[in-house]
Amino acid sequence: MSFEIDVITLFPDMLDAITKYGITSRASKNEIFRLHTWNPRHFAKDNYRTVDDSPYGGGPGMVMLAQPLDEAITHARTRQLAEGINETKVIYLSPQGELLNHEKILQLSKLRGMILLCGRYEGIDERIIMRQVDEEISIGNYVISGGELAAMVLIDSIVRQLPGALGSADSASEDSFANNLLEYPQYTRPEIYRGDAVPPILLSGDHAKINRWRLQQSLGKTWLKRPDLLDLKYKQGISKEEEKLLEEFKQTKNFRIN
Ligand code: 4HQ
Repeated sequence: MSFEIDVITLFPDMLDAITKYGITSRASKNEIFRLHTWNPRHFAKDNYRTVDDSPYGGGPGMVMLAQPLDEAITHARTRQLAEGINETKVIYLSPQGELLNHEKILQLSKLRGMILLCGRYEGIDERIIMRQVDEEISIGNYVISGGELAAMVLIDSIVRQLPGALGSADSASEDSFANNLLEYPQYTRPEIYRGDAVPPILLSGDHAKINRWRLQQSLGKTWLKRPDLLDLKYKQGISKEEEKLLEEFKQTKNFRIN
């Protein structure tokens, strides 16, 4: 059973990027998920296919009309139901939403599908949020021009968590944020680049040592760059071994590579 995603958007072509490139493209071709778009313009009733109007009370810009959105969402719900999904979630991407994080992604990836609502202009008629929206999600405390890019961020990060989406080489459970640590530094050929050598331990072939070094680098980098994450890591539980590696990192002021 594939994860069913319906997106309500005035710019459906933007979403093509998801199915055209990289991991999400492969996952789409393997039917790990299916993406459908609905354009509110097709549900507009007048000859001009109007989807927006000026705000009551005055002010700048335009607001997306309730009726075309309402009908587009209803169509998406009907499609999800036809796919046997009776517990779908309608999510509106908006700066007023709950901030997206790894935990939220994990939670959403356990659903069987979702309907994403992308707003343009100054946003959508509040009555649609009241009547149709289950959750509001924000991808960050900044403003973008429309919900499409936010929806694509959400889709990409959810798809990575779906069984079979990642090749056996990569693993979502080993990603940073899954364990509240940043990734260790990566190196590839050449061994020396403009006088900078790859840390010799990585060439040693001693995998126990390499794993310890990598864990130490993860802990150290997190301590240096994201102390907020390290606090979460401590709450989640840090082992004696990890404690020792971090202390050693701090001592040796091993801020670069060893
Ligand atoms: N917008 N996280 C305004 C966002 C946004 C965000 C989407 C701009 C909705 C109406 N969406 N439109 N930040 O800035 O999700």
